[in-house]
Amino acid sequence: MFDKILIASRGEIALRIHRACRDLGISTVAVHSTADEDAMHVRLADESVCIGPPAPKDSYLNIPSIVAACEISGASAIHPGYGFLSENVNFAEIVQEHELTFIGPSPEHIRLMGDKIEAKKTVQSLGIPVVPGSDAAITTDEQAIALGEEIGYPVLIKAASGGGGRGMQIVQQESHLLDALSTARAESKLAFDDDTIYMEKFLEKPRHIEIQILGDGQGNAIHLGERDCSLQRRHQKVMEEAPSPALTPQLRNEIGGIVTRAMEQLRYKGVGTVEFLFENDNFFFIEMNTRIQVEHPATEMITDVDLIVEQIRIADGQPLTLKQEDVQFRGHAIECRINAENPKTFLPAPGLVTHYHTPGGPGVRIDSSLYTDYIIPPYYDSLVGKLIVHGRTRKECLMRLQRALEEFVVEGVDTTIPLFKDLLQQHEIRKGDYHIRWLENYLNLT
Ligand code: MV4
Repeated sequence: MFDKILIASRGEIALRIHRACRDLGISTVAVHSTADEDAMHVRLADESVCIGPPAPKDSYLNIPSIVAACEISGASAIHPGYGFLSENVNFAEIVQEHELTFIGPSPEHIRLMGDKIEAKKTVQSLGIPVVPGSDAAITTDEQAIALGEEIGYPVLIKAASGGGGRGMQIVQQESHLLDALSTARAESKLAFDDDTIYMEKFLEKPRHIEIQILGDGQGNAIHLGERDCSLQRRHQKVMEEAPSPALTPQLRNEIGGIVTRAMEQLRYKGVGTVEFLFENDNFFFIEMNTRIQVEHPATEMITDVDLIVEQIRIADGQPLTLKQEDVQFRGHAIECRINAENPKTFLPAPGLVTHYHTPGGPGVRIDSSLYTDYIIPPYYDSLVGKLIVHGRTRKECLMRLQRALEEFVVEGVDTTIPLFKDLLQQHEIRKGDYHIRWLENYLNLT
C-alpha cells in the first residue's frame, strides 16, 4: 500500500480524500494555490506544497507543478479528486511516465469515455441500452435527414467532445435540422476545438439515473446501485438521492447486472459512473464518468462502502474483495449541495464566513471545507460543502433533512440552504415525483 498520497484538488473533496487516507494509515500531501493558503485541506494534510497563483490553469491544472510537488514530497500516488485534472488523459499518462500511480482508471479508459461517440458505441456492443440515434459521427446532411426520419422528431444534436450538456441543439422538426447542424458544429468547434457531432432521439421528460460501479481491472466489477440526479439547474446537480424513487429492486438488479458485466468485459479499473436517461421504465445510456463524483456520499450512506478507500485499494493493484452479494442497500440518502451562491439568482457569493455551525444527530453527514472566519475565494467553484442525510425510509430521510437544514448556520455569505428548505415543502419533491425539467420549471414559476 502507498505510504503517502498527494491530493491534487481542493475544497471538500480534498478533505474527503484526506480522511480516507487517514483511515488507511496513509500520510497526505496537499497542494494549494496562493489563494488557498488558509484552506482547510491545507490545514489537515500532513504536508503541503504551494503550486502557483490563484487561477486554476496556473495551479490546480498546472501538471508540471503538481508532478514536481509529488517528487519533492516523496508521495507515490496522486488522487485527482473531481474536476480539475481528474479526467485529463494527458495528466494520467504523465503521472504514469513518472512512475507514480494515478488513482483512477487507465488513460485508455479515460480517453474512450471522453469521446462520447466511441463510448456509446463501445458500451452498446457490451450490451448496455443506449438512446436511439447515430452509431457514428454525422458527416453529411443526407445522413442527418435520413436518421431524423428514422428515429422521429424531436432530435438532439450533441458534440462528440461534449458532455455535461455543453454544445447541444434540440431540433423540433426537419425544416430546422440543417441550420441546427451547422450551429452545433460551430459551437462545438469553438468550445472543444472539435466539430464532430452526433444525433439522438430527444427524450422530453426523463429522469437522470446513474449507476455507481467499482472495477479492479482484473475482470471483477460490482455495482453499488443508482443515484437519482434529476434535480439540476443549467446542468449543475442541486440535490441527489439514493435509491431513485422511480426504481424497483428488479429494475435495479437488471440494469446493475448489465452494467457490471460490461465493466468486467472492459476490464475497467477504478470507480466509475454510468449515466442513463430513464423514461417509461427504460434505461438509455448517455455518458460514463471515469472519476469519483460529487454525489458519491449518497451511495456510501446506503451501502456502507467507502468509495474513496476502495478507489485507493484498486489503484494499489488489489483485487476487489467486495462481492456483489456483499452489497446491501440500506435505507435512503439525500445529498444537498451547499453552494456559496445567491439562492435566487445563483450568482456566486464568495467572501468571509462570519459564523458556521453544522447540524448533527442521527443520519447526518457533512462534507465541507468551511469554518468560522474562512474567506471563500472567488476563483473556484461555488460548491463549499454537502449535507448528506440518511434514514431507514425516504420519509425518515426527509424528516431528518428538514431537521438538519434548520440547524445549519452559515453567516456572512449567501448559500443554497434556503432553496433546499423550499424544495422540501414541494409536493413533487416529497413524493419523489420529478424529472430533469422539474427544477428549472419550478424556479421559473417562483
Ligand atoms: C439528453 C437529453 C434528452 N435526450 N439526451 C444533458 C447533459 C448530458 N449529460 C446529456 N444531457 C441530456 N441528454 C437525449 N437524447 C436531455 C439531457 C439533459 C439533461 C440530462 C440529465 C440531467 C439534466 C438534463 C438537463 C437538460 C438536458
